[in-house]
Amino acid sequence: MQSLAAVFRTIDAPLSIETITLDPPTASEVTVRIAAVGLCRTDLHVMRGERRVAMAPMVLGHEAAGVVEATGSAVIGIKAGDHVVLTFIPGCGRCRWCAQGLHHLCAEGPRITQGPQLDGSYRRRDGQGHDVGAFCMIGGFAERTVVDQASVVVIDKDIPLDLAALVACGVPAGVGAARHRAKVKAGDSVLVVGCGGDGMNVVQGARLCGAGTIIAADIAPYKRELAQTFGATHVLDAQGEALTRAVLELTGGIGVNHAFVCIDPATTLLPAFRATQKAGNVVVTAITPDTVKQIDVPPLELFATQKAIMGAVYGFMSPRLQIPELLRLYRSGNLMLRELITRSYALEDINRGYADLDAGRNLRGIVTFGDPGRGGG
Ligand code: CXF
Ligand code: ZN
Repeated sequence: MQSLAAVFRTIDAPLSIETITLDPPTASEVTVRIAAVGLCRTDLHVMRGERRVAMAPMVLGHEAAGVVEATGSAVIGIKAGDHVVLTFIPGCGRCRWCAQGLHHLCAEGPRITQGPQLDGSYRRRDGQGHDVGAFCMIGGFAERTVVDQASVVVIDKDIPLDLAALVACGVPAGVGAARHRAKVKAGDSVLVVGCGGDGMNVVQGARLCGAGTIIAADIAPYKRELAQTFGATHVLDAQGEALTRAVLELTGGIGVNHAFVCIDPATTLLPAFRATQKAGNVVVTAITPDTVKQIDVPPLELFATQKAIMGAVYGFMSPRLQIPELLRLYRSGNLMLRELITRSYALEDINRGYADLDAGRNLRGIVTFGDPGRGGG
């Protein structure tokens, strides 16, 4: 089968729009016609060479939803016509983490930047017959993909697929960080540094938890404005020590219960740490470039203030549980999804979409194929 795809070939070059060959699914795999795929900053880090992947060419894209077209003979609980969200960490179901329902910690997670399928082989070839990898074992920047059933969550058909795509990465990352990692409680105070794809969802996650004070910091005026519609009680245009000072001022000098580092941890972690009250939580949801090997936190400050610095991938909850739950929250009117999308693009215009993200013009850009509401063209 042929599929149009946006292929990463060279660092600092635009994604190459090509027709690739896609093999049929093996016994444990499914073919999915992609309806929508989000333009997450992680893929931009890869294009820039800031986060190295193990091979090129590779189809990027890991925030995708679509419709199942074919299933392998051993696939259980997924059938042609099902609407699905693809998860950027597979849940192998067998490792010690998956056995506890902690699919976001699946032992296969470290392999998602390698390129091959879950079973180690390839399903994609370019015009020269070379193997083409799939970022996160998904390769969502394409009309069609073949993924292992471990990467698939079946969803209800009433959810528009462009909105469903958003709960594949940014929404669970942000909402889950507030709900499942920091465990924000009613009345708590929260700082969110960087109100992009993850951070804006931390804001709405904190609102869902009943936080009393939600301080949203971003340098982009439209993101500060939008943060207020997502639940921010205060917005700040400050960085570094000025950010710490402003947060301390807003919190009577003690700092917030929970700070979320959602952009550039190398420069924002320490100011966020210092804006956090004693015994509070500092949650890192953003990835750093490979070149950042360490971030300094004065050890005595850490010891004496008894704060916790923690990471959160996938919002620290199994995507298998969290994705359907988030979609229920959307359906009940408690989770904003449509408001996250700034612009839609055709696959052929994906590089324009990334230029818009890079220039700070997009909260979330999304590539759609046909009418995503009805399951694609
Ligand atoms: C990332 C996390 C690091 C590996 C690739 C996917 N998640 C979302 O952007
Ligand atoms: Zn992402």
